[in-house]
Amino acid sequence: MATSYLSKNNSLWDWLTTVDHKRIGTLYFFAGILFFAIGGLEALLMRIQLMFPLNDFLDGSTFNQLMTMHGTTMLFFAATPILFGFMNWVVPLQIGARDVAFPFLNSLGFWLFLFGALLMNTSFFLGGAPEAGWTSYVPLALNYSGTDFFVIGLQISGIGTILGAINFLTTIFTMRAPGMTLLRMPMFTWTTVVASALILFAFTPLTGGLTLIMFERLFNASFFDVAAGGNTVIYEHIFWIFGHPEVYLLVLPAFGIISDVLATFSTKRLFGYHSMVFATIMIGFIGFMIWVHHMFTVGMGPITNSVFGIATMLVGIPTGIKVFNWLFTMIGGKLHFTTAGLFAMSFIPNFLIGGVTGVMLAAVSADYQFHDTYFVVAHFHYIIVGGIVQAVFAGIFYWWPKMFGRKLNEKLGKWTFWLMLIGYHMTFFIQHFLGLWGMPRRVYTYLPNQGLDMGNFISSMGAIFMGASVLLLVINMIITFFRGEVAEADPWNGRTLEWAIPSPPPEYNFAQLPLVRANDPWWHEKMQGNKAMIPAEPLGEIHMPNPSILPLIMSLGLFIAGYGFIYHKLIVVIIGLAITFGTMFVRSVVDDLGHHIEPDEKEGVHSV
Ligand code: HEM
Ligand SMILES: [Cu+2]
Repeated sequence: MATSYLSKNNSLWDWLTTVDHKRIGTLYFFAGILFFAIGGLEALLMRIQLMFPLNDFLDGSTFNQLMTMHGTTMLFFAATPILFGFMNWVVPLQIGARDVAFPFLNSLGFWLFLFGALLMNTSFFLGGAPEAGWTSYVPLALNYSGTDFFVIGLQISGIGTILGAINFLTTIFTMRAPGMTLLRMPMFTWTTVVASALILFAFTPLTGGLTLIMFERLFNASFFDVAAGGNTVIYEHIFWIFGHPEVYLLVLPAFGIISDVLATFSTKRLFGYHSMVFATIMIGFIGFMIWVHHMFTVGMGPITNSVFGIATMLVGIPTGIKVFNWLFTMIGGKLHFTTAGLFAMSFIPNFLIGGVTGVMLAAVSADYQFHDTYFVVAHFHYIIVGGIVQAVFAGIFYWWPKMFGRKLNEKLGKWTFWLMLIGYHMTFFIQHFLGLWGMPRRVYTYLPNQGLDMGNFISSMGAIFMGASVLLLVINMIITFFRGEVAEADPWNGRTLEWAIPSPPPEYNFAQLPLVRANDPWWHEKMQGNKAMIPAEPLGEIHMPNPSILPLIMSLGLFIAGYGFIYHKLIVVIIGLAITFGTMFVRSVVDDLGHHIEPDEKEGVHSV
């Protein structure tokens, strides 16, 4: 038997030095879940404060810190890494590759993300967290020491995210198995391509914007000082040129998960595959041309606003294509109502609600009323919680057996599903109305008897349901590790290549690279009566990368230098940067050629 990637080398050191895409995927995944829990806790505290009018559970500043850290954590440190975890895990398997193109870089990306996130979260204990919102608008943000942690934490983790994107793009364009043409790639892989491209083009302006704030805070620059000829609206543009693509780079992989999961549980190939690929690319493209819809009320005039309002509505077209294709995938299929399937199905109406309110917000004159009210909060939470979190949960239940060789408990899973479904509709649906009734967003309290009491109470109760749902999921994961039902290689009667190899896969994934002969290649072989993929190469030596501790040390150096910048201690900056550049030097001059795994002819597999 081939041994799984998990069966050996499980010391802490092995995990700190790993360059295996599956292990790095697992690290991303659990780090993301941890931050998801932290961000969720922050949300619960806010909802307790807002449960009653004039509540004094939290003071205004604490509320603002929790609000800022909630948004930032959920987007950058929870949703992104969990999706990166899936991308790391699934993309190489789906394209029939043994690893990603740059395993060392992959590890570096993870540690940079983690140290950046840790740095920002230490701000709670070091004089207060950032409190100017996840957008960190200037000049407001310049008043808080927490902003230093915000900009430096995001810079460090942002480098990691960019490295990850470069790695995925290179992997997908250069490492596909023979026969895996671009238009045979599964949708999750396609959405990874487009999301990675969005990261490359969107994180660059973010880096620029954060650098401006950094210079203001650390070196007293005057980019935003109107008296000195500065301009604050410039920052809003820079932020949203990043910020709008940011929300799409999260939702596209969610679309990918939904497409793969729906096809599997409809026992049917994805309807309109080619139009799905096209729509994904179109959404990515249009996503860069609509940032001004976040700034309609800034006062840019009717022509600018109209152009961007119409451009925003255009996104509805490719998005509509996707929704219809999902529905047509299900129609006439043999549906399986597994937990993953249920999450995928409920994604469609939820996302639709978020899309419809999005188009409402894009109507400029109406947006003057909606802007900065709870209506906007309801809009993006329908997309993010009703959409992205649903997709992530679908992905967890779908791929867990592949990742760990055991199935999550379906009964507990259904409970998670229903609690979540009730929870987010209760929390967020009423927020549309709270917004229309005049409740501004980002306030820490409100007056009694203004028609807002009941709505806020309902919303807070809903949040408790969601908390219970997530708690059940975590319990499910823990139970599964000890007593979960053992999963076979292909527990869901899958269609794509990850289901053609053992669960969990061996270290090198494919003993022989598979020959891909059709879309849904594994389904195709099953329909031909084959029990395995046809190999595209003879059994031979497999070249594997060596583990390395250097990525962790490089990231640690930046983490240390970060504190040096924040506390204006030049010596700490120098030590930190010396560590980083020193390890980069070591990496450059010491040869690391990897190792080989020899084939075991008798078994027909590689013994490791
Ligand atoms: C049909 C697609 C969509 C349309 C037409 C749309 C439209 C809009 C508009 C016009 C606003 C600005 C509202 C205002 O501040 O007055 C907005 C805000 C927002 N949208 Fe969407 N949206 C769409 C999809 C999405 C998706 C897919 C996501 C997330 C994955 C998302 C997340 C957000 C967020 C986070 C904000 C608030 C940002 C902030 O001010 O903090 N939207 N949307
Ligand atoms: Cu937007």
